[in-house]
Amino acid sequence: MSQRTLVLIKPDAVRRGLLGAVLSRFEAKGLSIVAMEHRTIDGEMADAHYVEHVERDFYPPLRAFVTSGPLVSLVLEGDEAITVVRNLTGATDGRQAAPGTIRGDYSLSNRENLVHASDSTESAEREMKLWFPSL
Ligand code: 3AN
Repeated sequence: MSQRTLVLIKPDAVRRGLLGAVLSRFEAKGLSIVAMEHRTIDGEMADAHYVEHVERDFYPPLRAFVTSGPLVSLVLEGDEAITVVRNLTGATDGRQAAPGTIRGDYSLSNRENLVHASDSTESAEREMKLWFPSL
């Protein structure tokens, strides 16, 4: 079943020059890029995106991080895209993520973990509306 999912290539990836490396994983897998934007978000947008986490202890530094520089937001499409992209992304903590995943290969952190990917059809719908309201 073809699905769409929302992905963020976070400021650490852009800063480290890993944008191309991360994008190429998704392209090589066969996913289509439906929308893509390079932008720096403010705290309000961060709060809207991470609405489930705003009360958590780890949120203030996460908010500072995700607003710290440009990121790339994109919508990817393909068969079972939500699960496929989560599997390519790997576990939240880059130190635990399996080798071969994006986080497993490039991240040593549970905050600066390079990518965000929608975790369900409901969050994909919500996040796509937030990031690409005209889509
Ligand atoms: P995922 O991005 O793997 O779905 P979530 O939704 O549990 O992970 O967490 C959202 C984001 O919050 C993560 N991508 C990570 O940047 C940050 N995060 C999650 N847990 C922690 C933590 N214990 N300490 C610092 N940052 C965290």
